[in-house]
Amino acid sequence: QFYQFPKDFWWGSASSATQMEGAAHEGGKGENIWDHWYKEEPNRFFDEVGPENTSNFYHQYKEDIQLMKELGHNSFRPSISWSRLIPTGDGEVNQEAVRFYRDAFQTMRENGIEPFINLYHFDMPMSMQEKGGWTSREVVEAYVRYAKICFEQFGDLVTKWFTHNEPVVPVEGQYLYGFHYPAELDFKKGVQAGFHAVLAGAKAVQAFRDGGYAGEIGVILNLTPSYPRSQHPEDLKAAHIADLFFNRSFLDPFVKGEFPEDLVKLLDEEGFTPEVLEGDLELIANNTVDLLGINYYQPRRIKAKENMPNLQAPFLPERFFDYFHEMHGRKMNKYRGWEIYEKGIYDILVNVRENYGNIPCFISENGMGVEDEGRFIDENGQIQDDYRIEFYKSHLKWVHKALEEGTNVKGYHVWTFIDNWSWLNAYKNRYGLISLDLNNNFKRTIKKSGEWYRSVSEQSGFE
Ligand code: BGP
Repeated sequence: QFYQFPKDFWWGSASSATQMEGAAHEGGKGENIWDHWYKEEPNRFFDEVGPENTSNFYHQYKEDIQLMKELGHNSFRPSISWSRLIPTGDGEVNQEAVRFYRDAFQTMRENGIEPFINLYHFDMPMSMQEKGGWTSREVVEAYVRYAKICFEQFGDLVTKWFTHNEPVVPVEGQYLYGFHYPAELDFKKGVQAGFHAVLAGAKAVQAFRDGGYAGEIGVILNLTPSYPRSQHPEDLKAAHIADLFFNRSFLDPFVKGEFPEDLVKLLDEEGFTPEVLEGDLELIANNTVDLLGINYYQPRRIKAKENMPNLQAPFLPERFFDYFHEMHGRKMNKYRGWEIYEKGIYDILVNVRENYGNIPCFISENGMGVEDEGRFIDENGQIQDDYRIEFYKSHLKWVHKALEEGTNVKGYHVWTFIDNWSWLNAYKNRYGLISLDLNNNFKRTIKKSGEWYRSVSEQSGFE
């Protein structure tokens, strides 16, 4: 069977400023939380490879954009680094950064690649984190100013904007589980940070519309369908609560303009209601997004709590449910430790169609991280990543089914274009369509999956 997608389907990939630009201390860039954390604790996660050691887009963007063209991309989603554009977060605009981003976006356009621009991908400027990061109202205002500056400076080159990538992840990383700086485990701060991220997003949407800029503005969310172990009411309830915390906490306000009632009630009962000022909820209600990006990697398997939660431990959503990992023949990405469940992508798309007004959406990240890919290099020096082709095909078949049934899905972006630096393990897991040789002048080599992806975008489909 040939899986045909519309001719104008968006085929491309995604990355982020911190993970691909490099030049972490060049071009007038200010420090962000990753530069800072790496300097403080180079071995915490990063194995002495910091964000100055990425795929070097800052210096090699012209070459990379040619490669995107060669792989048939019609769109690419990088992010703008807030601390590059405004080194102190809320002060002067760095003109070198303006020139760099303008030239990169212009070059993309000239090569038929639509820039999909994300404003925030985990990279809080350090000076803003010192003011409390997302927990601070002042930082919300600084973010909105930053967003407006982006619309003004780049609005003639960009028509697809995104307020955040995966806003739940900084909440988890910074305040719940400790995998982003400042790793301060405090649920109340997490709730406040999450609320502020939603508010900041809505204010950016409002500024975009008030400014009369051309194009659309959306948000990118990582959705993890929450599957109950059984139809037993206790399991269903547990899965519902996990869904509220990890998916609906951001999906509902960004798309429907309101927080789920059950979540508000639960937070209230537990004493975690955030500070909300007069007018905030109306603003959120009136400034929902035009477009939804969906990042999908893995589902959540949920069962009712089996043992009494430890009430002395810091509060976490897991007080209400347990995970279960019995695999029953399910596939595992054994390198990344994530379950591979292709149908999850379809379930998300059906949910968006049925419960979120069939808002225009696209898959904004989907990919497979693999350790030691050097094992798969053939005699011509190319990585034969047939497993990755299989991974993409098996997900795209489900996207195709949702599309045929009427979901308003407009594109597919893989994670990622070139092997890039990762937040938690630098280069251990490789995701790229193109491999990167850090020991040989950042040499780029197209993998077998990159060639396959070119044929997919050329035909807007695959067999
Ligand atoms: C997503 C993020 C990306 C990326 C990806 C892969 O959640 O948006 O920035 O890193 O996950 O995850 P990892 O790099 O941790 O393997």
